[in-house]
Parts: sequence; structure tokens; C-alpha cells
Amino acid sequence: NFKAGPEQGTILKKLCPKEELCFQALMRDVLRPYVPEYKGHFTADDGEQYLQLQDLLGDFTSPCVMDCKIGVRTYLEDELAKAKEKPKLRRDMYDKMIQIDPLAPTDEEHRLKGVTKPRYMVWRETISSTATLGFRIEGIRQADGRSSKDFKTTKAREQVAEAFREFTAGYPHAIPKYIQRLKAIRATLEVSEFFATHEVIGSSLLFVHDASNANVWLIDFAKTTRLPSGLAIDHASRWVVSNHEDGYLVGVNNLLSIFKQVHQQ
Ligand code: 4IP
Ligand code: ADP
Ligand code: MN
Repeated sequence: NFKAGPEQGTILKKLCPKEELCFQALMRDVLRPYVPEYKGHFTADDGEQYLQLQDLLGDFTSPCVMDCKIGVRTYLEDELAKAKEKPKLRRDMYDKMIQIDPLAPTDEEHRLKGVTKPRYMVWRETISSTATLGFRIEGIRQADGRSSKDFKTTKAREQVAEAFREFTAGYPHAIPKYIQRLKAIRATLEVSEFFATHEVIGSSLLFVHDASNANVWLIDFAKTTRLPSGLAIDHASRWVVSNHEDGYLVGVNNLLSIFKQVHQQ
């Protein structure tokens, strides 16, 4: 997915103009220490445009990596409005759905062999911990490079705790470091101008540790958008159509509470 950047310690991510705007704003925000450093634009020989970002794994040796997608909602209100106006059936999403649960589609969806994007996204939210805990595990990569994306139905708090135990097994120093960093992230979000003015959808917290260090960063702002002016959200209230709430703090609080539980056991 990502290529090595032209400078040592950087990676290239396909340019998304909305994401670039976020990184530009984040470089001027109190959240800057908690996101990858944005180094500017890069145009490849074939003309393809990229964002050049700090490689967060750069200072680690054989890192273990976990990506948790944060928030109670994983699609944009725009995508919902579009699907209502002009329902577009997605065969690929129907196929991904029946691979996990052949009984999930309705009779009509089976007949049409398609589901709308919000229908698929909401279903993914409810079979995972997203809808209840405000985050879900997207993937984990072990130190030896083996990786798993087998968390689509990891939903109950205890299942998530077990996954965190396995992720940190053999690296007990990582757990208190993750807890400290998550606390710092939460405190910084509370005073961040960027966070106050943006709806943060589909963004992840990236957890990285090796034998000596552990750290967490906010990544992936491709679906983070500026709130309509005059509208404020608290990132914790229940989402209803048009209030733009994202549940980001619900996720951070549950992550913290589950890591604390794992630490105490
Ligand atoms: C994917 O579903 C992810 O939700 C993608 O988000 C999303 O892309 C895809 O939508 C959707 O099909 P699975 O994870 O179940 O495969 P991410 O890129 O964060 O992983 P968007 O563009 O919504 O972020 P489509 O419309 O790109 O297929
Ligand atoms: P996408 O928009 O394609 O989902 P993300 O920004 O979420 O892309 O990144 C996908 C994966 O790439 C992450 O789960 C993480 O493992 C890795 N990644 C993303 N950004 C960085 C970074 N700055 N340094 C190192 N790895 C990264
Ligand atoms: Mn993404």
C-alpha cells in the first residue's frame, strides 16, 4: 500500500487533497506530536502525487503494530445522503458480507446480490466493537511479520481485551506506555483546535512497540472533514443524522479502560 519515501525515514501515501488539508492544519495544531510529521508533496516519475509522511516504524526494531479504527461511525453523512438519493448496489460489499455471514443479507439483498455502502458499513460496525465501544481492531502485525486482519467479529469487550493481551504478550513494558500515551492523547484532544472543528471518521490509532519502546499515533485523515461553520460536536454524544457526532472520545476512553484492565490483571 505504501512506498518508501525519497528521504530516509519517510513513506509515501497516495495523495488525497482532503487528507493533505488535515495534515497541513495538524502541523500547526497541539496534536502535532501525536501524528506523523507531514513533509509535503511528492510527485513520482509517472506523475502520481503522494503525501510524504514520517515513517512511524522508523525508530523500531522488529515492531509489533496494531491499527484500531476509532469512532462509532465509519462512513460520512454525505455517503448516507447519496445512498438515500440514488441507492447504488455494491456487489463487492455483498460478497464481503456473505463471506462472513451468509445469513446477513435480507431476502431482497440476496436477490439483488448487492447492498448499499452505508448498509454494509453499519453492518460492519455492529458485528465488530465499533458500534458499542467506539473502536475496532483492523489489523495486528507481529514482530516476525505475520499479520492478521481476522478481527471483523471481535466485538465483546473481553474479546478485545484478549486480543490486546496477545498483541502485548512478551512485551509487558508496552502496556503502561500505551496507557500514558493514550492519556496524553485524550488530554491534547480536549484542547485541540483541529479536533474541535473536525468530524473524524475512519481514522485510526496506530499502536507500535518493540522490545524497548511503545508509542501510539493518530493516522489516516482521508475521511476527516471540517465541520460546517457554527456547528460544534463533543465527539462523545450519540450520533443522529445531521449532528455529525463521530464518537471518537468514546473509542479513546474504551481503549484506555481496556488497556488498564489488561494491565491490572
Ligand atoms: C472497506 O470495508 C473499508 O471500510 C474502507 O475503509 C472503505 O474505504 C471501503 O469503502 C470499504 O469497502 P472493509 O474494511 O470491510 O473491506 P478504510 O480505507 O479506512 O479501510 P473508504 O474510502 O470509505 O475509507 P469503499 O467504498 O472504498 O469500497
Ligand atoms: P488507508 O487510507 O489506505 O487506509 P492508512 O493511512 O490507514 O491508509 O494506513 C494504512 C496502514 O499503513 C496503517 O494501518 C499502518 O499500518 C500503515 N501506516 C500508515 N501511516 C503510516 C506511517 N506514517 N508510518 C508507518 N506506517 C504507516
Ligand atoms: Mn483509510
